[in-house]
This record gives sequence, C-alpha cells and structure tokens, in this order.
Amino acid sequence: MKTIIPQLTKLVSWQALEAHYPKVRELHLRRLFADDPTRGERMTAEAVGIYFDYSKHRITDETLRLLLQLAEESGLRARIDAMFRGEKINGTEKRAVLHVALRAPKGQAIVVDGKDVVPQVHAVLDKMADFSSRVRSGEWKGYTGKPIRNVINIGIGGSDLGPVMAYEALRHYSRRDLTFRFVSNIDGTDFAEATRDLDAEETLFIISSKTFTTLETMTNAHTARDWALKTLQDSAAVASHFVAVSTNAGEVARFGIDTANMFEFWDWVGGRYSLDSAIGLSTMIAIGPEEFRAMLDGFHQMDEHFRTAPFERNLPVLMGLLGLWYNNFFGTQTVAVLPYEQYLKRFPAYLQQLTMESNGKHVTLDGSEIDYQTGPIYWGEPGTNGQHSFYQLIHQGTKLIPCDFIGFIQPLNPLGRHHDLLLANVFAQAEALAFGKTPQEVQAEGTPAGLVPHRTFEGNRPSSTILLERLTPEALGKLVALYEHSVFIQGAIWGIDSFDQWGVELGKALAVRIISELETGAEGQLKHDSSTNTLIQRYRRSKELSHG
Ligand code: G6Q
Repeated sequence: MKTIIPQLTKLVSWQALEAHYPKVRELHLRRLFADDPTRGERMTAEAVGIYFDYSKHRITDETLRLLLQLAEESGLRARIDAMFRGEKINGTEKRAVLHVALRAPKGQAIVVDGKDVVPQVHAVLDKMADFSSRVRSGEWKGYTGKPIRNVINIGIGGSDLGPVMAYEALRHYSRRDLTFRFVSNIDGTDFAEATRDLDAEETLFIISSKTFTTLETMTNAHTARDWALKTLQDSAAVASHFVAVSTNAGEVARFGIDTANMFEFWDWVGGRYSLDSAIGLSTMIAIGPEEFRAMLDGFHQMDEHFRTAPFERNLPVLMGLLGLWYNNFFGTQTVAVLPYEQYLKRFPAYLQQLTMESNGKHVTLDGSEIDYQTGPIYWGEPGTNGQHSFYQLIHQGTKLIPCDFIGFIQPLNPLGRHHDLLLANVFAQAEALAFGKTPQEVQAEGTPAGLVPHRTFEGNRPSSTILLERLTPEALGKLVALYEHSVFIQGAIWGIDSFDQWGVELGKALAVRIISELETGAEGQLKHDSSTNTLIQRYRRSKELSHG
C-alpha cells in the first residue's frame, strides 16, 4: 500500500525555515529575553495540568509561525485524525495504531475493521481489576495455599520498559508488602538475581509477550517454570503461579498457562505504546485498579487535548516541532531528558525506546530514501545526579544539546529543605544554560586572566521546562501521552512509519544461526566474515576448555 507523502524539503514552509535559520542561529537568548520582557510568560502553554515553558528555546515568533505552517503543510492534522479514526497508519505492518483506545472511557466508540474496540478494552480492564484485587487481598493463593508476596514480570522491550518505568514512577502508591521484580535480559544473571531470595510458593510470574515467541522472554519463562516446579514439584502448580499477557492464545496454552489466566491485547497496540494495556498488569497489581484507572484518565486527558487543541497551544505539537527545529535545522544529534524526580529514574530509558524505535528510520512510508535527519538520540538521568557528571558537556562542550527539564511542584516525600533545593536546581540549570556567563562577568569577579575562558559559559543552550503539580498516576499518564504524541507528530512530518521496528530483525535472525553454531556447529563450516568466525571459534574453544 503506497501512501502519498508530500516531499518534505520541497514544502514552502520547510524552505522558509531553511532561509530563516541562519538569522536565528546568530541570535542569543540573552538578546531575545532583553528585547521582550514578557517572553518568559508569553512563550508558555498550559493544558491538562502541564505547564510547558518553551521560552528558553532559540526561536522567534517567526520561527514558531513557520514551524506551525510546516505542521499544516505536511498534512499533520489529517494524520492525527487518521490515527484517532483507527485507520491503518502503520503502513508496513498494515495495522491501526490505537493506543488512544486503551484509555478511551466507556461509551466512546473507536472502530477498527468495522468493530468498536472500546468494549473489549474495558472487558480486559475489568478482568485485570478482578485479578489484581484478588492478588492484593491475598485471595489468590499459590499452589500450596500461601498468598502471593512476589510478582515477577517477564518480558522485554515494550513488554518490559513500560512496566518497569511505571512501577518505579508510581512506587509511592504501591503496595509495600508485595515485592515487584522485572526480568528481561536473556543473560541468566537477570533471572538468577531476581529470584535468588524469593520463595516459589509465594511468587507469581506474569509472562508478558505480545507474540509469545520472543526468544528472551520465552527462555526466561521456561527457566521460571523450572525454577518454580523445583520447589512446587507438580506441573499443576503452573496454573496458580503463571499468568500471561499476550495476543497469542495458542502459544500461551502450549506453554501450559490456562487461557482463563491470559489477559488479552490487540495487534493495534504497539509494544512501546502498551504500558496502559494488559501489559500494565504488574502496575495494576502494585497500585490497585483505581489508581491504574486514574493513570488511564491522565492519558485520555492528554489524548483529548492533542486531538482538539489548536496547534499553537497544543503541547505535543509544540514539543515535537521544537525538537524538529533543532534536529533538522541546527543539526543537533541528541536530546537530554532530565527529570528532577527520583521516582522517574527509569523514564529516560523508557523514552529511549519510545522515541528511537519509533523514529529511527531511513525511508519514508512509501519506501523512498530520506535526505534529511529523522529521530534524534534520547538519553538522560534524573536530576540532580547528572549535574555532577555529564552536565559539564551540556554547559561548556562543543555540542548543542536541547534539554527537557521535568519537575513537580509538590514532593511526594517532603523532607526538610530537600524539595526547594531540588526545584532551585531545575530552574538554575535552565537559566545557566540559556544565559551563561560572559567573560566580562567572569573578569569582574576577579578571576585570573588565564582562567577566564575556562570559567566562561557562552549560554544560548536551549531547554524546555515541563512543570506538573505532583507525580500521581494521572500525572504520569499525561506525561507519557505528551511524549507519545510528540514522537508521532515528528514522525508524521518526516513522513516515516513511527510504529514499525524492522531494524530489530536482522540481529535477531543472525543470532538464531549463531546459537546453533555455538552449541553444536563444527568449526570448519562457519560461513560468516572472518571477524565473526574468529569470535565464534574463540568462544567455542574457551567453552570446551572450561568444560574440561
Ligand atoms: C516495541 C517492540 C518490541 C517488543 C519486544 C517484545 O514496540 O515491538 O520492543 O515490545 O520485542 O515483544 P513481545 O511482546 O512480542 O515479546
């Protein structure tokens, strides 16, 4: 199926932005703020409880006007509407992209292939709520009659990063008498460390896999079954200690899990967009069904804002356009995500998948090679830790790195002056990056001449400040949806498929061949390049020697 994509770099607005860029490049944020004392109030937007300050970006009103024109001219509105209508906008996989349906309230209709999917979503949510409540209350018992005390989610990629991030983010709201662990890596250490101090009689495994065929997850799931049965001694115990989250009932049954204990989702939910589907079962057990529904409501509020707000006040659109401005005109390569909230410590890792798997593409939807930059590299750490490590490069290095500062007005753990100190650091970092410190200012402090260049901060380093009231499940939903939609709008303008991930396939296929060569293959038959052959031979020889 061919989708007609307007040629991005030929658009009038794109060319106007190209002509406009050299002028803006020469402007310093010091000047822009001095010339317009209202800039810090004007260049902000607020919606659904998120305050978005974009005044410290290297833009003028004209830049914004042209970026908004680009959004219109590249057909963004039609792409947004197509997504919400359930059209198959994931062209290469011929799938609808409907994570928004996962948080649609009862009664709203979203139709895919002639069928309203919202009732199914709520049926699964109800089933999850029932199960979660039974685990939380102790009514759901292990095989030997003990209540569940430990929940281990086994999954990888989209079936892991969302659940881990959401659990960590919402730990404040979680049941502290239950232990939650997450096993993803095929490295046996991950499983061994997650289970070494646990009692199998009190442990529930959630096998989370859309396909139920993923090598890492199925290997860990089989290891988990062996581990559990070593203690429980009876394969009938699997029914009490294993549940599945999947789209693949056949494989779930083949593994030995009763499909009555399977929580369904659908092919129109992409892995990295699935934390609010049944993939969030561990989150629901941790925080309870009510808080989980509050999170969904937060997502939905942002969805509605995204769907209905005019682009100039639309947070995901503004955020996406600003990212595109640096990526495509300033030529920046990365974005730093800096949450000043300890509970969001896994948020940057989660965003890495969301952004980079979605927009790390080299061809347009119609398969043409792209001659402009697509998705940037996302990275980050929670503040203030990063300030004592990599911020040096952001402040004084030779690379321009737009930053997203994320902060919350109210602390979840009020402790002396901690929160004021934390927030002071958010505001100070954004200020220091934007305005820097001139050589004259450094000299005026009596700095020895030789040190002046070292202590000078050129400034003009852009950042957004994203402020929310308090990290609640609802707030987390809003924040995740903000990034989801901003990734989508960038991908839509770049004309790429943000919802496929063919780039993960080649390595997987090659590994399958190498696995058999490591385990059984004869050295003489290796047909890789000389480097891969030598590595395989070296591993095999050492393995043989160490096994005597
Ligand atoms: C996400 C990707 C990918 C996927 C994992 C796990 O968007 O599709 O990260 O989530 O490969 O896949 P399964 O859930 O099928 O095991």
